[in-house]
Amino acid sequence: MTTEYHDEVEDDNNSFWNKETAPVYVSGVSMFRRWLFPGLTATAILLLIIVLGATGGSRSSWLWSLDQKVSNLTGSLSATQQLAEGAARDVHRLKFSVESNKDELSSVADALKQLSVLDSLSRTVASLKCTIERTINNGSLSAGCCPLDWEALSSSCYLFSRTSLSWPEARDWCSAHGAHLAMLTTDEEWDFVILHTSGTYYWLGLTDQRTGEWEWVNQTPYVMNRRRWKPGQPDSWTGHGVGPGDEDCAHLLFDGRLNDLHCATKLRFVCQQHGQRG
Ligand SMILES: [Ca+2]
Repeated sequence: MTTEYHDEVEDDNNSFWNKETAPVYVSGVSMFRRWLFPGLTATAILLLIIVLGATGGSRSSWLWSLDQKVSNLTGSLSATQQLAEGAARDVHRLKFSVESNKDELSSVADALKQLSVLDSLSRTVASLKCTIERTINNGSLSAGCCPLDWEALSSSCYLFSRTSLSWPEARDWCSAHGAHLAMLTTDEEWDFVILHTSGTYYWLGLTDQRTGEWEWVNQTPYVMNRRRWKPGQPDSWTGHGVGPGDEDCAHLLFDGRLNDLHCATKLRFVCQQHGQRG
């Protein structure tokens, strides 16, 4: 019996429960050290989650803003593309229209050329008619009716010569053709003559050779108008080397202003012929 009891005791000592170590009592400092690391780790993880959450929110906001900008840009590009396509269609239609009317435009151009030729022929016929009328009327001209190569303004006819003569020679040539060197008294006459003489020197019927005072070729007094003269003119220059005397005859410069020049100088000239009024 004793053995069995011993065996039983011995069996009890070998059992699982009997092998469990006795509970160990730890102090407060040990408990603190034991939970310190896990606690710090958990806190760090929590902070990391918070930071990532905040950063993620900011990043989401930035991404949303970027998405909006891309969306707006895409819309603008689409609108621009539509405008470009519309413009291309307009250009295509315009090109088609021009090509369709090309023949008609050519016809219009040809017609204008023919009209120009007809106008030239008409002017020639009118001049010939004037010449005939002048012959019939013993040399008198009808109003607005000018000889061939003469230009009409109001009741006068003007010839812009292609040859060059001295002022006295030009005066005599005009006189021989029933005219006189041009005497311009109105702005309309000045503008008309300047328009036809631009770029070339032309004698006018203006001189101070006879009395030293400027007068028209028919001895009508000339009222000085400095606006018509080049600044510094008339200067009665004597260093020209053309001949004796100074500059006593007036001519138009390239720009239509007046200058006095030695009368022996050969220039183109403007004749003026008066037609019958009425
Ligand atoms: Ca001069």
